[in-house]
Amino acid sequence: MDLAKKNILIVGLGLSGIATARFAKKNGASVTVTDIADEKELGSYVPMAHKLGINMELGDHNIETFEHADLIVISPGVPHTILPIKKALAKGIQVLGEFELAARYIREPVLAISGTNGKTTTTTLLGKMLENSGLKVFVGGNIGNPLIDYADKRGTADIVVAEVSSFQLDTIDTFRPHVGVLLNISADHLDRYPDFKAYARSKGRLFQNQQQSDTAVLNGSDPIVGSVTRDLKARKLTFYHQENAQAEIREGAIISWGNSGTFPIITIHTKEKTKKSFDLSAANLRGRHNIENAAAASLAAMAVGGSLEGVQSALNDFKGLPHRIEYISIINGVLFFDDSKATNVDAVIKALEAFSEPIVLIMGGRDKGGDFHKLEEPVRQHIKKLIIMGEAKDKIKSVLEDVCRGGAQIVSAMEDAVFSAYHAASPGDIVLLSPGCSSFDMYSSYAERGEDFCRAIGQLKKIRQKVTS
Ligand code: UMA
Repeated sequence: MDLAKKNILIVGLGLSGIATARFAKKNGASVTVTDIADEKELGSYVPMAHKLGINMELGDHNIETFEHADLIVISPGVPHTILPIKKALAKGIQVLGEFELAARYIREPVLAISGTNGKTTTTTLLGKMLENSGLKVFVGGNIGNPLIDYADKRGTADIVVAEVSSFQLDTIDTFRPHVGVLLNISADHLDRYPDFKAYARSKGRLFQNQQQSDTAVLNGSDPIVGSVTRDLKARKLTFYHQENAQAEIREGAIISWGNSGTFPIITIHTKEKTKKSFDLSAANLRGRHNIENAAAASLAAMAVGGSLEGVQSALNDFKGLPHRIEYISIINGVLFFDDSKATNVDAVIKALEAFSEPIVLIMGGRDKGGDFHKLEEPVRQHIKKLIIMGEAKDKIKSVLEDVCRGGAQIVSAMEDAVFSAYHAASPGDIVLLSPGCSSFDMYSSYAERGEDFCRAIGQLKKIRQKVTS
């Protein structure tokens, strides 16, 4: 694809937009970037764009600019259904997502990981498994390292491991991953999609261009994954928990428990009827969903020639990722865990399943259209008290207050949430931040929310130390 002298419009001036602008400029295009946010809201991206010498149209989208572009490249956070894009498409103007544009320049095999939850953990683990197997790996995509950055450095890695979101899949056209991994599908982003079916369909797009020589790694225990991957051309490698495994698994992985149930084992079954096992006794992977992530990464790594030692050593060394059921501290026997990345209802359910101790749960934020009724049973079973904050507080309270044995309490700030949770907990209990909502009502990201949680725990620790000294 030749960008030289083309008039390219980039929509969205964030991480993807600035990286795309840099790439297009370097390739000789005339570049304009537009964003509905104004200069003040866009912060440091504006001076970066100035430095690149690109035109900017900020504060609104001008339909005329869309209609006069040779090519429009949209950032993942920009819905492809907005009016200016529809108008441009009607005029026959080519519209691509940043991910699709990048993929058109990459010749190395791409391993793409999608799913509602667990993408970043699996992408990180898979990258490490391949690195430990002696390969040069680029890890990028939705994980926060735009794929277009690799298009600029193409040829420097043997293989690309890319996290792909449904937003990025919405705007692919020719993208064909050598290995596509689909971890799970549950309700998320229903503030952007018309319904759950549309969201699930978007995930299925991961496999649409694959051929017989490609591989699909699939969660065999997830019926929605099954329903969107029925007619694939690619070879299917499926992972199951032992209790759900089909009597005769042809190719794939089975998760079982070793040493009287103390640690998980992933056994990979090959077409040649050989078996290779990895044990997770040293891995820091809390919860059933994280073991599935490890099985998916192991299958994908072995499918592209990863070594037994490389895969096992990456599993042994994995310490988990920040803001994903991350252990933070212990105060007077109460353990604090940060799961700020749990921005949908299913992620909260998975976090609750990862503990056997009583939990005081801090939830809330901006509602993404999730069904909080799905939390009724897990809350009844696991939750001692519910602390709720953010825009969705009244909705969550009305659904879950009566099913929680200790009731629900609304607070207005993280510090109040942490202090109230601590007072409701007893030694041996867990205080868990697992919001089930996005952070954008109070924070710029889930990471900032998680850091605020940790800061409030630090405050609580200081006060407790003063009291006890
Ligand atoms: N904007 C417009 N017009 C619109 C809508 C938005 O101009 O109609 C503008 C916004 O004002 C904003 C810009 O678009 O300034 C932001 O674009 P963006 O949301 O695509 O943000 P980026 O910084 O480019 O980050 C994106 C991904 N963000 C989203 O998908 C929302 C990042 O994933 C990704 O890491 C990055 O590209 C690099 O590839 C984040 C994410 O939250 C982590 N992903 C979602 C998730 O994981 O659930 C999908």
